[in-house]
Amino acid sequence: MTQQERYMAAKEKYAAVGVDTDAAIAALKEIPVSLHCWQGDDVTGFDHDGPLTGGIQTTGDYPGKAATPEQLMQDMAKALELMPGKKKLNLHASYAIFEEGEYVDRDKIEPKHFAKWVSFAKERNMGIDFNPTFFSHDKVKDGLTLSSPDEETRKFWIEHGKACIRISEYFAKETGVPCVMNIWTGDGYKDIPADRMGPRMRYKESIEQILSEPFDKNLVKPCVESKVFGIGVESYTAGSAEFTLSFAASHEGCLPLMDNGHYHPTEVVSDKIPALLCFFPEIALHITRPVRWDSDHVVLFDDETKEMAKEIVRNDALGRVYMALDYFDAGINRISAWTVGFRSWQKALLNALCTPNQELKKLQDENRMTELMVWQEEIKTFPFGDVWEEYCRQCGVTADKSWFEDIRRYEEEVLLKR
Ligand code: RNT
Ligand code: ZN
Repeated sequence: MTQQERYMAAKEKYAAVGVDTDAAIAALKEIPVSLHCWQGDDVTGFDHDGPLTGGIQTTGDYPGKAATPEQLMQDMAKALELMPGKKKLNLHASYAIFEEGEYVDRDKIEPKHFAKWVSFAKERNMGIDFNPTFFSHDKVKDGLTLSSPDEETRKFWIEHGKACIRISEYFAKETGVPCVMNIWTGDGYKDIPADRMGPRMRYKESIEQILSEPFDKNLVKPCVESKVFGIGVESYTAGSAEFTLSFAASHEGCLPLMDNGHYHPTEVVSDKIPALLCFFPEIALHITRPVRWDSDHVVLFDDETKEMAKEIVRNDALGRVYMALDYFDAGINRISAWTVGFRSWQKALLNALCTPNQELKKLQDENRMTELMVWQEEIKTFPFGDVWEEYCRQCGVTADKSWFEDIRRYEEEVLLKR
């Protein structure tokens, strides 16, 4: 059978259960997913020489890591060629690009320091998302930034946040696509604190000051990301789940951002998505793969990833959920890490779009739970691979793993020569 014949057979099989695969493919092409620049250089950035801090860590020393803006862009461009679907670029403030000999501290960065990234994004028709960088910097005092008891420290980081709002608005104006600006800090304590509320009150006031910077709410979408713990901050984080959720709920225009590596291991973000959608007009996600902890492994087409995508699709929330990938593996080829993760999330979305959601909901509402189980199991062996292949064909990328040949060659010709 040819690829087209296989697709036609699959299409018929799905149609019999009420799924229009052509419509699913068409819908997926319009959904932007944000690709994080930081997988390309192990979250190093260009504005400092020190180590990665803030309770996060990359492990591994695979050769060929990007060390300059040009290399990072070249690598990302390579990865983008191998992924189907609509992409957005996700940047951190630490990826500012300075002129030869220039250095500007984070409280003073300006749109012009990101002009090269804007050209990169515009050439590829991508919007841009942004993140102030509250880590890997000597003004992180005793592990704290926005929640620090030291006023000078807080002031510096508030100014950084405000500068990032201005840069986010610039991104939105330049690309014509709203910019999601995510606030995450690793602020917290390794051991049992004596004051849990004080840091949170300071954190709250600091974020409020950042958001007092004037901006167009249609162009900039500020978010607050929670986290249960980090390396070296095991006992307490100021930006806990309850803190960020309550902050977003009580500050109009601020979105909650859930990273699925940031919860206790038996909690699942797939269940949290529909809970938040009951209350928030828009929410944001960091999609990752936690292995026993917030290990930021490459996203795979696994059960929980599928379930998260299903919750977005079946609740008709594709237009309400900003999706971004967030992981960093330094132990494997970084371009392949980008590609596998992005393709996996695309698969999860397509799989969700090819699920007979209405039929399944009906079985649940009629309390036909036995049939629901039978149906959900049946769907698992439907010819999804043939629909994926057709989607990739229409997007002009290879569906099977032969794209890796491209990366292997690139590794030999470019990465290993660095
Ligand atoms: C850290 C958070 C945060 C970072 C990025 C680099 O645990 O997930 O989102 O991964 O900002
Ligand atoms: Zn994250």
